[in-house]
Amino acid sequence: MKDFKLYAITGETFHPGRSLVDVMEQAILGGVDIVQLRDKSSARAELLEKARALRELTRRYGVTFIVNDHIELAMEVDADGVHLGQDDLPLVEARKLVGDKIIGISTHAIEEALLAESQGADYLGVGPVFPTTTKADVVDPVTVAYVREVAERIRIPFVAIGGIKLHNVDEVIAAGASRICAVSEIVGSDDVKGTCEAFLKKLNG
Ligand code: 3NM
Repeated sequence: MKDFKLYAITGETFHPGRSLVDVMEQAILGGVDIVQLRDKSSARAELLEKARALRELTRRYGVTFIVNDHIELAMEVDADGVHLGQDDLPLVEARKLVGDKIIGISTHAIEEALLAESQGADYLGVGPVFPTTTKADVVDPVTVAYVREVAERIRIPFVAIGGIKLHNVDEVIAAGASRICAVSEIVGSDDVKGTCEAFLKKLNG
């Protein structure tokens, strides 16, 4: 997959009154390389509409587009890939459905990371590094110790996620992360573009 540094996931509850496409366009203008549609509440028709709109937006800017959970929807809108959790369809099964599209997997422990790598994941999510309320039922924070372990033992790209803010991202980078993902800090910002630029400045050292 095309390499990336800053990964933004949608979170519409964080930007009431602003449209999904406008907010994600600001993130792209701020330098985001990957946009993921993550939506646990919309019905299928609405989800499809959002996926189509984000596919059009990301294609216009040459940005990678990933759909969370919904493999069939990802295929329908020709997303670049899917992101799966530990409880979703097993990677080996997902690979049969998506072919050479990108598959990302959330991991919370090194055993999960090693397994996903050995099964052909394209990238790993590593988190939640810090406490977060964005994801329901998430495991306890894995801390930067897990980021350090993955940086030492995993060869495929990994993205740190969970509670990452401008004020704590330096710690995550110091632990070995060169790619980071945020929801609330990006899409909930009054200045989405500026927040992305500030993250990238830190990532670019
Ligand atoms: N996945 P925020 S944490 C979607 O650890 C998601 O796998 C996580 O949101 C994981 O940047 C998370 O607002 C939520 O904390 C991240």
